[in-house]
Amino acid sequence: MSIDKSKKVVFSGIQPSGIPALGNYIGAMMNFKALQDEYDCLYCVVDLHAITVRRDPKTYGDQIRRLFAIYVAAGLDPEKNIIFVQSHVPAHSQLSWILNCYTYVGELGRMTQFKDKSRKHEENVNAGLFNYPVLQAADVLLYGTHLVPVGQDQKQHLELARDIAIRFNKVYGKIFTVPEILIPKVGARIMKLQDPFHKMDKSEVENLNNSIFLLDEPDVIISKLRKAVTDSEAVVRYGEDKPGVSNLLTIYSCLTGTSIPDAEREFEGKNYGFFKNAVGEAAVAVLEPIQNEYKRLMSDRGALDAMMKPGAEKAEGIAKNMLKRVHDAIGFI
Ligand code: ATP
Ligand code: LTN
Repeated sequence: MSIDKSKKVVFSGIQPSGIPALGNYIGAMMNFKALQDEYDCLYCVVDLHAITVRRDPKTYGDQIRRLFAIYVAAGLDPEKNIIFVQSHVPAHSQLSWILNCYTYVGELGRMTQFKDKSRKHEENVNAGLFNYPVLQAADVLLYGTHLVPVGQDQKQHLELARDIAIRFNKVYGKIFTVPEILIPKVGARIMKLQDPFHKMDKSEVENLNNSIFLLDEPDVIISKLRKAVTDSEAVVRYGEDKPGVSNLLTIYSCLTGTSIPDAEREFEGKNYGFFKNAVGEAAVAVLEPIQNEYKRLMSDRGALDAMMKPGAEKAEGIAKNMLKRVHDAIGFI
């Protein structure tokens, strides 16, 4: 697929920092899939982003492969979309350096993800963690992206990407498309099952019962959902005063395509045990087929690696053009 000028361009990425969690699936991947028929989509395994945390060189390659396989297993068609690995396209690093020179230290210091992650990894607050949003801006701006589907936590990074694009264009003319941020109305922030005041993460280490990972066995999925914290009201109702139940209702609604009011009606008079089982069954119904396809893809690493090539080539072709335009605009010879 090449970029068809009549269609809008979509770009998004996920870090290969672990097995994606249900939050990543609902907040991001489900929407990737929904956009693939209408738009020209690029979906990236952002392996450069994920090295802000130390990775074991022996296992990192397979972690990257796993996320690529999960993209495909979750229904992203490699024929329809450009699915690729970020480090396979050097233009991401190249544009990132340039954009660093159009980004202010004050802007980066305000990023809440930087503040949170530097607290979490006190022993390794590296410059990559600080400059992370600039690489993200490069990812998006290289492809003339119109729309970026992400979860709520990425809004601030993408607002910065927009500011960088506008700033650059002011100096050099209309080089970059200023991207719109596409955040789902429901499911943009799935919370931890044991602590519904914080977002669910794929790099959860403290309590594995907080996250459902897409490759969790069905009985593990059911058991994690059974253990999810609720409250003492025993009424399945959405509300700010009911963070645990509201989170489960959101998960159920997104996975089954039922609206939240319809789901509330469905569970009227039912106890939490019944409700949690139903959420577990809904999760298994969605994840089991993905897991089966994932296993099939991972059983042939050679074929999987071969699948990565066309995406990288197509992305490279587009990215190189944009990088050339940027170089020319700046006056490089
Ligand atoms: P890490 O734990 O390594 O920081 P993460 O789980 O936050 O990773 P990312 O790779 O940073 O995942 O995010 C990939 C996509 O998933 C982004 O669009 C992000 O907004 C979305 N996302 C992440 N967590 C959630 C969540 N809990 N609810 C909804 N969307 C989420
Ligand atoms: N920073 C994002 C992942 C990411 C991304 C992107 C998302 C990297 N590059 C470009 C959208 C567009 C995150 O979720 N942590």
